[in-house]
Amino acid sequence: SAAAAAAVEVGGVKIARDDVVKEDDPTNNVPDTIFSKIGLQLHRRDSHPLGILKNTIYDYFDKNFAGQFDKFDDLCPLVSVKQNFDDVLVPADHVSRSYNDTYYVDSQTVLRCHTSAHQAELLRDGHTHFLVTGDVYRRDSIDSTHYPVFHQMEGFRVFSPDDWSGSGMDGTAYAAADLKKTLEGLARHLFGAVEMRWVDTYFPFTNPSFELEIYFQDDWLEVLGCGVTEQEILKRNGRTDHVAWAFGLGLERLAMVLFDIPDIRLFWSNDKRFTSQFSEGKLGVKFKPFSKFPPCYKDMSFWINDAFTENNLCEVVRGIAGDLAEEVKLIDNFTNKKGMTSHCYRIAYRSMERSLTDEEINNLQLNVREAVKNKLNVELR
Ligand code: FA5
Ligand code: MG
Repeated sequence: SAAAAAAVEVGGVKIARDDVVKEDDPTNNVPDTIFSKIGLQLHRRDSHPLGILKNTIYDYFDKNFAGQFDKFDDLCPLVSVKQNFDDVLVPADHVSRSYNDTYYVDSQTVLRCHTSAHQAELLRDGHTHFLVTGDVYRRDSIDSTHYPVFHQMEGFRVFSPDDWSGSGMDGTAYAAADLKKTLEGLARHLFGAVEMRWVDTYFPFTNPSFELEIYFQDDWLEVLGCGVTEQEILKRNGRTDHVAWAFGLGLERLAMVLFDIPDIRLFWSNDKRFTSQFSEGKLGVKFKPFSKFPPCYKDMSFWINDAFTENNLCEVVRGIAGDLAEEVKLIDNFTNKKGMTSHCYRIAYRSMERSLTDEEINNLQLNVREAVKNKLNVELR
């Protein structure tokens, strides 16, 4: 493909296809479909929903913090394992480090799986208030709110003892209260009145840690993770005796709610009927679907093996069907007397832009079956 031949430049770093996609290298698991997204930087397009959202969040911080937040939106998404994991205290055996969850360029280099990968270096460079927006990459399931490339905005604020000493609170309580106040204010700035709730959670780099959920399409949708930064991170990066808060927003999740965008694949559409509906500075214009093509469902069953994972299956499906794959869902699962386990997956195919022919879908499904059999070494039933 054209993309496969190209090289791209991000934040002054030149990234050649062959440096990122190495099919025969077992320490590399980046497919061409992922390489083709590097450098697109949807968040830097002022008339794209993600760019409009980023700019509106910038406005909130500019207004409330007198321009104290330094902004970064062009940091290279290729980072070291150290930056992505070690620097934010992710334990050596944490699942997020696995080849099943993360795209590795080689054993020491990944496509960042979160914007938290930049916290340590920015702290070391002396920044105390910053926002980092960027594309992030994860091997994941296929449905309307998950995509292997999405965008996050990281926020980080450092406090010195002077900030909390008069408050009657300790530094941690003070930072936690300020964090919640700041993010609730942001949610009101973006949504006006909206139903939201805080949920306690765990991150290796914050304690306490929280998630904010927003009520959307009859369900609670997780839109961000946040918390009070672990002391160890501050200590290692020149801020002993300080406290800090940090958050990581999922920009697509927020934009889906704000613009009524029903499927995460639409953010990548170049179709004028999508792109022309948004303009710079206009947050919350409701998207009018230009098509409601019916999905087509195809089931496939196979005996899994020990190496089988759903993320691997989804990668194979995306490799063949690309964005025509709308959802991959386990619908049946049983183990027979011999101890063999069978999974049945239902794949929903649908284009956001046109209707698919029966022939096209049958061909896709045939190719998916072949690829699943060959690449995952499972026995089709
Ligand atoms: C993180 O990535 C943490 N780095 C966030 C953080 C930063 C916590 C700083 C504390 C301090 P998590 O994996 O939950 O956390 O992702 C953050 C947000 O990204 C989620 O709330 C969700 O809105 C979004 N997100 C996660 N996975 C996907 C996906 N596959 N597609 C679209 N959005 C996603
Ligand atoms: Mg989460």
